[in-house]
Amino acid sequence: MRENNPGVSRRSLLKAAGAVSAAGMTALSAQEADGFQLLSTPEALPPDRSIPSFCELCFWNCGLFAHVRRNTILSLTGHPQYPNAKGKLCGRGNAGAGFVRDKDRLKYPMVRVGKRGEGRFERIGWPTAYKLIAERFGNIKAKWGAQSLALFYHGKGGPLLRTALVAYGSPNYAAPSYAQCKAPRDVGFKLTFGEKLTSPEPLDFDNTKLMVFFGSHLGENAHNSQVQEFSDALARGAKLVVLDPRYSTAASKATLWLPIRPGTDTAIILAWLHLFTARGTYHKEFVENQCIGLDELAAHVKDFTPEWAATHTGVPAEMITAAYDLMREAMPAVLIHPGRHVSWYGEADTQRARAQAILCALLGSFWAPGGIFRPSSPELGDFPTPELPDLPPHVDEAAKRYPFALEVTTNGIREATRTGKPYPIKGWFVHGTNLIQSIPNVKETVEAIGQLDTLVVCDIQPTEITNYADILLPEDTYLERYDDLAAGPGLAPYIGIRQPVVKSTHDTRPAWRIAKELATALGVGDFFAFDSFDEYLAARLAPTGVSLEKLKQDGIAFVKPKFPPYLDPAEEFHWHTPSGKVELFSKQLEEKGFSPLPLFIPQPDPPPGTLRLLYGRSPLHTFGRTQNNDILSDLDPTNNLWMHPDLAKQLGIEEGRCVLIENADGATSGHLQARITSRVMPGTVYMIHGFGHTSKELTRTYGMGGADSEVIERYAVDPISGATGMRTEFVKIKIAPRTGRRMPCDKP
Ligand SMILES: Nc1nc2c(c(=O)[nH]1)N[C@H]1C(S)=C(S)[C@@H](COP(=O)(O)OP(=O)(O)OC[C@H]3O[C@@H](n4cnc5c(=O)[nH]c(N)nc54)[C@H](O)[C@@H]3O)O[C@H]1N2
Ligand SMILES: Nc1nc2c(c(=O)[nH]1)N[C@H]1C(S)=C(S)[C@@H](COP(=O)(O)OP(=O)(O)OC[C@H]3O[C@@H](n4cnc5c(=O)[nH]c(N)nc54)[C@H](O)[C@@H]3O)O[C@H]1N2
Ligand code: SF4
Ligand SMILES: [Mo]
Repeated sequence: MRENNPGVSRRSLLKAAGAVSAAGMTALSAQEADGFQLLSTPEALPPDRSIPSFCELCFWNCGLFAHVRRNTILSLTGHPQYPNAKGKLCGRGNAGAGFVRDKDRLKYPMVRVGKRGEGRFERIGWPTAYKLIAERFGNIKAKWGAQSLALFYHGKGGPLLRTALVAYGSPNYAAPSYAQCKAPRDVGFKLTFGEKLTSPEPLDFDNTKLMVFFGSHLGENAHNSQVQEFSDALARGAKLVVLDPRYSTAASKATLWLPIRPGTDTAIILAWLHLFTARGTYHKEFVENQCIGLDELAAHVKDFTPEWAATHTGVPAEMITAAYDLMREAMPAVLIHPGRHVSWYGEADTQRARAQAILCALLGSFWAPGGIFRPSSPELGDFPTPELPDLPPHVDEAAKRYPFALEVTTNGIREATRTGKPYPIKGWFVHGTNLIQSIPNVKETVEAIGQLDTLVVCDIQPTEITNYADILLPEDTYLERYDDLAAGPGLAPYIGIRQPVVKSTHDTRPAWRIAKELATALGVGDFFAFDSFDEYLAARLAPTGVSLEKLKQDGIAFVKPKFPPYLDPAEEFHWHTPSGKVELFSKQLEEKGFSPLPLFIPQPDPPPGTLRLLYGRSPLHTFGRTQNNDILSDLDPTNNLWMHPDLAKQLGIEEGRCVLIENADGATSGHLQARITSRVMPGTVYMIHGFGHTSKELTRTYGMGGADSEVIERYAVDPISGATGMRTEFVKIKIAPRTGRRMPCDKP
């Protein structure tokens, strides 16, 4: 038992006591009493222990304390020392216990008995599961070579599974958090500064005078500490410019909201670059000492005036200039948030990220107070393994595509699986990613799955992708397992530990154990030569001097930063680019046949009668992984289709009407409730991603809402980073027919 219980302060205990006695003053209805049933069980007693760990409901991985009695989680609270939590959890993080008690969760390993996609399985034991996978993967390796196996992963358990795959001889591992998310940003910043932005983004909210957001709908996008720092900065009086075609929560706080036509941000950035270079108002010290290519840039943006940008973006020239004035006054303490999910339009996305990076350079805000700081990461040791085998080229390399990609692309592996080119892929291992909802064009994903000899899926709940599995492995939830250590980058770099706070009551296992046991079955067990996971963790900690015992008690340990967070702009500094300088002009891009200076690539207007489909986040959900959670589904059960009042009037749709969207190829979404609001532009519709589950086994969320992924089929691939742009789909709104499915908007 821990001595002090940080979750339950004296004050909150007093408050809770007050609540109980207040409830006792009036008689409860039967239904209310049912709701309070917990109070009559032993679990209503105070927790007997509080255990630190970190959250897995999104990659922000906030530190937490679990307050537990016996084997029941009573509550989760934010870890006060974690920089990404600051003592708080977001709505999703608070609801974590819902995953542990979920009756729908995967409870034991299974093998498919029905057709792929049908979701009919039979229980098997773990030894049988490993034996089956080893046989099938062994056959694929013998017939096609180990490179014909691929791993899709997202989350903390992935890297150890990757070790198993690489040890077995395959270079094909990919996560949607690259090509369906931040790839263009990684590549655009790397090309310019020789560094990509870390996660969390190293944004200096504490010292900023002006924040500039591109999309970045913070507040709806609920990255815990970033939302806290953002609101603190506003409270302190920092100014805010938001570019968004929708009046987002962040836009509602802005000093200046630029209601931009979708896909035209780069035109505005080019106009700003024009003003800074034409007027000579850029940060002279940073640009003269650190950058190359200013003259070429100035010539390139010569004609990109605010008036020119206004014609493309729909934002008046005066507003564009006003935003420039705000930046000029606040520089270098200008915080550019380039967005995180930035795979919107294909090549235009890396061009936009390049323009944003160049803007940071002209503002002198890179590694400057109030802009983007220089993060430090802790350096963990590697668990000793035999030498890794030489790997053949991965699919994108073999196909000679995406010359600047920093990771293998999920879409590249899918393409190889579908077409057999540049070489066939015959086995997939999918861990913690629902490929049906996360890679655009479901038909291509299903077609690829049809070409597989074997599909293994490891998940915690029965989602769309698990229904296609041949062999299904249930993982412990994040509150029941150890995982690899967190190595948090930032101003105060830290090491965090995930550890079990309760025991799984099902036949589930953690990813590290699955990786080790599967590797053993595949004949590469010597890459996992530890007897207990403690041994593995201790080896990782060895170079840091942090004790595992102490880390288990405290949850977190800080290490000394490697660099100061800011660079003196006059300092002689070698950047990790070919020239050693910040490259406003990119010779690398030019050599591969791309524009060395950022281009504005206009997007087509929606054909008459159609609307551009835009999507984003709900603060109470993470992608498609939280809709079946009992607490979150109560709070936010379904999604809406946001549409402009003029459009609704023209189509005769009233608020709350049950509608669906259809793309030009006839693909339709599930039912969405109409939300009529002038917060979206005419010509666009907006929805939350992650709803519209078609897996009947997710009993709480099945049939609730619609999925953007069901209609996003015409995606645009960025030839520079390999990302799939997904805001390229045009849709029509239809009044929904009545169906047997459970629809909250289907009023009788
Ligand atoms: N609650 C919650 N928070 C999350 C997540 C989650 O699932 N749930 N996911 C996390 C992850 S992995 C990511 S990558 C991020 C994603 O979150 P962001 O990086 O913020 O993603 P965006 O696509 O920039 O944000 C959507 C916003 O972009 C606006 N938008 C649409 N088109 C354009 C355009 O052409 N230009 C501009 N300037 N804006 C446009 C939309 O109107 C919407 O307000 O969120 C993270 N945070
Ligand atoms: N149409 C469309 N596509 C998108 C996006 C969008 O907004 N719209 N967003 C994009 C972005 S920014 C990103 S980062 C990606 C995210 O893409 P994904 O990571 O694929 O996100 P999810 O759809 O939440 O899939 C997570 C899967 O992991 C499972 N899971 C949850 N916890 C665990 C666990 O502890 N262990 C295991 N083994 N499994 C677990 C869930 O049940 C679910 O099946 O999607 C991208 N794709
Ligand atoms: S932001 Fe929320 S969901 Fe993400 S890790 Fe933190 S508490 Fe968990
Ligand atoms: Mo993402």
